[in-house]
Amino acid sequence: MNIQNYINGNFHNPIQDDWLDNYNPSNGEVYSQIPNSSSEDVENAYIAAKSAFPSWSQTTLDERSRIMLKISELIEANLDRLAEAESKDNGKPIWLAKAVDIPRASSNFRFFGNAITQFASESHESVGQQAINYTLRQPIGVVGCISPWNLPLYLFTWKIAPAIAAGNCVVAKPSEVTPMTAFLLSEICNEAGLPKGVLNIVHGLGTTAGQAIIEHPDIKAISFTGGTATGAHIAKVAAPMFKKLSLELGGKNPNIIFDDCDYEDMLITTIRSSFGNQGQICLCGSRIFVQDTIYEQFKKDFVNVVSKQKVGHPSAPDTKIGALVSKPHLEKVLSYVDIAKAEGGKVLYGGKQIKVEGYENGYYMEPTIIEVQTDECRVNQEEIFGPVVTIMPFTTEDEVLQIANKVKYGLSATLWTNDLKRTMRMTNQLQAGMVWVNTWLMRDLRTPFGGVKDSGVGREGGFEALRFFTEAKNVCIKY
Ligand code: TXE
Repeated sequence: MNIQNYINGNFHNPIQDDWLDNYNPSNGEVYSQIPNSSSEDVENAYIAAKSAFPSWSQTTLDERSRIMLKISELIEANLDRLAEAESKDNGKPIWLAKAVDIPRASSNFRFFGNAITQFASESHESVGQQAINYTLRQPIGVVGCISPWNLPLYLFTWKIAPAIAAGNCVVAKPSEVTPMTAFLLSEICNEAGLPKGVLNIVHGLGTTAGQAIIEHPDIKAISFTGGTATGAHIAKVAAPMFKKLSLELGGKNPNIIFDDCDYEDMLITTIRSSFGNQGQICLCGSRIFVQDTIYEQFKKDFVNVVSKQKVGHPSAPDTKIGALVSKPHLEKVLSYVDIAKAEGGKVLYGGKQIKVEGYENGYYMEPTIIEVQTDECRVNQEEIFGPVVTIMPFTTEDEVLQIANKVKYGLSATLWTNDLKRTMRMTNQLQAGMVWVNTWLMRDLRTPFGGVKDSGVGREGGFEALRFFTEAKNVCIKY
């Protein structure tokens, strides 16, 4: 099936008729073609968005909400089809796409469709000056949303939903590695009656189609999730044009385990936070620090449970770990195993590519545990973004706090302890945008989502996202 661009409610081939291969990671085969769009396609998407804006920005909140809830319902009604498409495009187990990715895409539309009806702005009575200030929060106009391949529809809708809820029109580009569910979403948007031009989806490479979006002088805000290097590039391009930017970038998140934690709960959750979605989640706790009093026990138990995680075809219901997203990505992740060995790391489990019977050309890899001697080695500092974790013992709270913070990233952190005072001390001092205590990836869509340091700028989620996608205008009236 060929994927097409979605512009002004219609489906289009790329103007230059240039196409890219789309691979199925589970067997390494090309199974569809996607537009290799150029700046001309982006310009057409921009023109459609611009002409839809006056009407959409004046559409009542009730009506915007109604359409968004309809999109949400249709995503739910297409759960199986979307989950299968996501799995085929990305390599993740179908059950995971069915349990997490697609329901979450649906709830993104439901959440922001509802949230916009509750979004209010401030007013300030200037007491003693006979004046009142009120703040309007007006949509920006045409905004750009660029998303990655790890949670394709989930992260795509996480950006689009608040953008259109707030009254903007969107030029969006999903990752060229996983474009399929964004394409299927465009059909759903038409079915739900989303007016033409409110959402436009251009497919293609980051360096061409993506670049045309970030360079466009009249696309005034960019919401981006992806690699830190790309984020830095976008910031450089956008700065002279004073674009609003929300950048959700990489992470190298600590998972800190104290000996007073609920051990079983920690062990099971640590499997998920290490290898969930093949370790391709920016929130994965890829640096595991364990208190020395339980280190040997943990090592034994962790290796034991990890050895039982089945790597297999995404359609098999007992598959825990599917295929990595692409061949170059698999090669990158595997290269870190060699780097680890060269640095003196010890591979406690895994480390190798796997051939799954019948799917020998798929991009499978063993879940991998590397014991490191020092937190300063590359495998402990750089984002690997695959099923690879490092483990290392620590003795004191101060020591682990220091090493947890000694990376350039600051997205999330996980802490396992039942000591309340320690929890308070640690959560206050961990350099991260999000900290989970005795859990991982428990999400409430109202909460701020984002990172510090090289993990990004800005926050998404709840009203933070609606604030990002609006401009505040203060009006002062003297009476
Ligand atoms: O991401 P890119 P890549 C990390 C992870 C991974 C690394 C590289 O470590 O190994 O980044 O992954 C678009 N202008 N994360 O190369 O390139 C691109 O087309 C505009 C963490 O796949 O950042 C895609 O739509 N857009 C992460 C999106 O950016 C550009 C998730 C992300 O791709 C562009 C993914 C440009 N010049 C990777 N260049 C997370 N934080 O969850 C690329 N793009």
